[in-house]
Amino acid sequence: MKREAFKMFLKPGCEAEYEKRHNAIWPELKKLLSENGVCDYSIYWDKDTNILFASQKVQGEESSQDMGSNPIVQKWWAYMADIMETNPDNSPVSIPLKEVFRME
Ligand code: RM4
Repeated sequence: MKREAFKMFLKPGCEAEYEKRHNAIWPELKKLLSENGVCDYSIYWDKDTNILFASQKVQGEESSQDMGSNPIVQKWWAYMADIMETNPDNSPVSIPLKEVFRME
């Protein structure tokens, strides 16, 4: 099990909508992530920069950001594209973060 962390970018003024959509995350997406070994997945919002900091544990080889070939993930990314900074394929711009400290 490894830990992954990355940052994404929320469009200004979209924090409430972002949280609302995630509180109602699609069961099929949640199931897909879990079945592919992603767990303990949190996303934090920095109000000063609108940066979203995500951390998750990954059992397999793929983090949530590596699942873009799956139609459910593609549909979710398209759904979220209006409130996030995205790549041309609607995937959220995601920048991996380096772990510099861990306390078990
Ligand atoms: C985020 C982003 C990620 C996805 C989570 C559930 O806004 O779309 O790629 O894994 O939602």
